[in-house]
Amino acid sequence: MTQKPVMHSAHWGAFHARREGDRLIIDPFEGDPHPSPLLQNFQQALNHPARVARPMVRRGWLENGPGPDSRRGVDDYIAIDWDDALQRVAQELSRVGQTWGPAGIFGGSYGWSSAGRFHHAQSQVHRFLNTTLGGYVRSVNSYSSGAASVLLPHIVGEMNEIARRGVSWEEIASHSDIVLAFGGLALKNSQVASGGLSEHTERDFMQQAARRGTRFISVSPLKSDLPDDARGEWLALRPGTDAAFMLGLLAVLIEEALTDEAFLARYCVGWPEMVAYLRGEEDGVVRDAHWAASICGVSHDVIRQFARQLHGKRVLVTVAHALQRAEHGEQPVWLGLVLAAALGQPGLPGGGYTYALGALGHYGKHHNLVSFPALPQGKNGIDRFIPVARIADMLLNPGTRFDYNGRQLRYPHIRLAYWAGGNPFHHHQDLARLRQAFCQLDTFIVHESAWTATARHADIVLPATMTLEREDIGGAPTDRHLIAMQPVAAPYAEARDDYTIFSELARRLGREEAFTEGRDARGWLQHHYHQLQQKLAAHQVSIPDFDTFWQQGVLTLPQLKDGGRMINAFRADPDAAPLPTPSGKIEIFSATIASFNYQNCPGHPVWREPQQKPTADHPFWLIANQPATRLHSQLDFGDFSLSGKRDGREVCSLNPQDAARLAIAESDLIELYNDRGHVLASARVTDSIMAGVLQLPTGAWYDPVDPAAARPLCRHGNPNVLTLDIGTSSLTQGCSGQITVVQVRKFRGERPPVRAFIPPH
Ligand SMILES: Nc1nc2c(c(=O)[nH]1)N[C@H]1C(S)=C(S)[C@@H](COP(=O)(O)OP(=O)(O)OC[C@H]3O[C@@H](n4cnc5c(=O)[nH]c(N)nc54)[C@H](O)[C@@H]3O)O[C@H]1N2
Ligand SMILES: Nc1nc2c(c(=O)[nH]1)N[C@H]1C(S)=C(S)[C@@H](COP(=O)(O)OP(=O)(O)OC[C@H]3O[C@@H](n4cnc5c(=O)[nH]c(N)nc54)[C@H](O)[C@@H]3O)O[C@H]1N2
Ligand SMILES: [Mo]
Repeated sequence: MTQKPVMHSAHWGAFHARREGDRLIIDPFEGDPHPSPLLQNFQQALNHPARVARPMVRRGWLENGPGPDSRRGVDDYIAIDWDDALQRVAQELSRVGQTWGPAGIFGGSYGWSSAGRFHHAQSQVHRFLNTTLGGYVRSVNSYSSGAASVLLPHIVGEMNEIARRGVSWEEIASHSDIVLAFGGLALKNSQVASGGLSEHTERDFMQQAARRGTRFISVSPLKSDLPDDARGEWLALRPGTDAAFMLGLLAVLIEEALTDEAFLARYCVGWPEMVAYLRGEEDGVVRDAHWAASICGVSHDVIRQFARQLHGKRVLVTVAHALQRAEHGEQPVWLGLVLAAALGQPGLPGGGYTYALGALGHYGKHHNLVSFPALPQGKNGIDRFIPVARIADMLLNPGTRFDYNGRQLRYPHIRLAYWAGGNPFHHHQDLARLRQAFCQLDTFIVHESAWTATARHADIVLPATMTLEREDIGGAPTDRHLIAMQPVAAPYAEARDDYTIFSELARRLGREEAFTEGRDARGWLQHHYHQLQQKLAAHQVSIPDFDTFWQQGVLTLPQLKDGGRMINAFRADPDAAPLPTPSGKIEIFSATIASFNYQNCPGHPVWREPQQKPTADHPFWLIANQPATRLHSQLDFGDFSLSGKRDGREVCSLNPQDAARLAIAESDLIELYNDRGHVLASARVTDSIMAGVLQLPTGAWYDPVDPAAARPLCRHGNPNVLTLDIGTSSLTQGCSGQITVVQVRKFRGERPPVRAFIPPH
């Protein structure tokens, strides 16, 4: 049977969808100049065997009741009916709520969920816990930018201002002489944006800029981080050493009198401290091009030439999220800003510093005049939180103190964790340790549409609908199109929307009205749309009524154009428009950060040796970056994701020199390992990666041969088996999962078949 196409949207693009028999036909939104191939991941998704069909309970929990249990991840599951499942969840929430209060419940529920703004699962969990149980222990910051989002407000301003509003692609195309991108500008990354991305425009902007003469320079261990469209240059640098490289550049600029001293004096504080550090006046270590060369694996001549070419040009410096998702990740973020300041660039059109350009489709785009309303979260009655990536530390060490942004906090004792819309067994580091952490809980409840590793560690799994099975509104503050997301299929098996599940639970907890405010899902969509209408009316903009919008499928919203940026106003008059920092200026030295006395993040940017670095046992850097073929772990069983695998396994890139030395050939099955575990992958031998570095993207569903092993073997290729679970620094406690060190060899044993997409017993 053929259906009429409906409009829909994902984090990776808007599209029309229709069913043709069992197949889903996807046609990209006609306004999208370069639609994302990630759309293909939907084709077989609706009825995939990996979907969760019915409410399920873990046997050990069903038989023994709540409590710490080392069988999480190895146990089997028993199907129960919805009534029974909801009753058990409501009862357990009451028990924990009454015994321990909100401080016993972790509701951070980190994760990307789906693009629809109403059914955004994380917002649903938060509202549910606030309105029914009075709150929960929350998480702050993100896996994306844990270090930067805490650091940037101290030194220049709020992160979104520096990332999303830092510069526009139009400005780059017309003004930038050099775009210096640490971590590159891979198009694989800018094809996604949370809430939706109806127009993929980066490729055209890069081509346009390159035609006008912008030089794109990517500093990265991977050549592929800069698209051919940019016609740019690649400087290969050892992972994790950008801070040393940037210090080397600064030293050359100072030595050769190429710094903009007038800018530094008028717009910055702390340049003298920086100079003193570089000259070794603090500790006797002179940081110059020779010093930097010994750390980053490029010659001092290259560093010198590199610094000289930046002088006298309109230079835009950008630092990818990736660089700060590592030990001492604050330093390259801070030094990128200092470099731009030393060149006198901040506030000039197409120049200065912008954080994470190209990492997401939001950055470098224009903002909508008003934003689409979010689901109100209700009031959290307690103020207890963790920096998001400290989850395993929290579960393993209740009561222990930790540092964060000038404060000493204590980990709460969590009894119950509630997750919807995220996959911690995708996003977290050191998965064997994470399993230990989840084994401490009394109860772990998960809503999922598919049997991810997180679902396989839960006590109760409630089957959630996919976005394609419900109506919603898709939109992002940087996307001028608002999308009416219309359902293309009925819910799979017994799946229900998160909102319906929470409404039912709220009813059982006697809080239905507080949670729903008397609205069904359509009622909320109309309510939010109406609020948008009012916000726009305040700017004399009128939009059609809800029904018309719903029929049209797409609404074009008014946007703010370039100009009015914080940094431009600051440049024009720093006294009239100071930055929101303590000094009102760019803080090359931060007295606030210095006052925290953190050895691993002092008052000005520094180079600190990471505890992870290659050794004789683990001589390779491993880069565990974002996958090109999917968003994180979402729809890893989808057609496009599968097309990137070989023999069902992820592909790990390595340099021909390393491959030759280790007798590894193209498509060989290889084993990456370190003290935390082992991972199988298919070898890709390519000179687009520097020697001594391996690259294995994230997102392959964790598929351990023995989930309870101290050092598990993942047969599918999930790099988070190998990554180390430590915070970036005492200041920010961010995720440091981007890089780790490993050994690699050809796999000689019997090849275990991948079982990631086969549901548990
Ligand atoms: N080693 C390493 N690790 C990393 C990174 C790295 O660079 N290296 N990057 C990190 C970064 S930046 C991020 S943002 C995280 C991403 O980590 P996550 O955001 O946790 O990853 P996703 O795979 O997007 O997880 C979303 C989950 O929500 C489910 N879902 C989608 N829609 C719905 C819904 O409507 N209802 C419910 N109940 N569920 C739904 C999907 O099936 C999926 O399992 O990973 C981090 N982890
Ligand atoms: N296709 C796709 N796109 C995505 C995502 C996805 O899952 N899939 N996730 C989205 C999300 S949530 C986020 S937060 C962003 C993340 O944005 P990023 O964190 O910037 O993305 P990554 O791909 O992890 O890293 C970018 C590049 O940095 C380089 N790199 C790694 N370590 C170093 C280093 O030490 N020095 C230098 N100079 N370079 C280094 C790597 O070669 C890598 O390819 O991506 C977003 N875009
Ligand atoms: Mo992210």
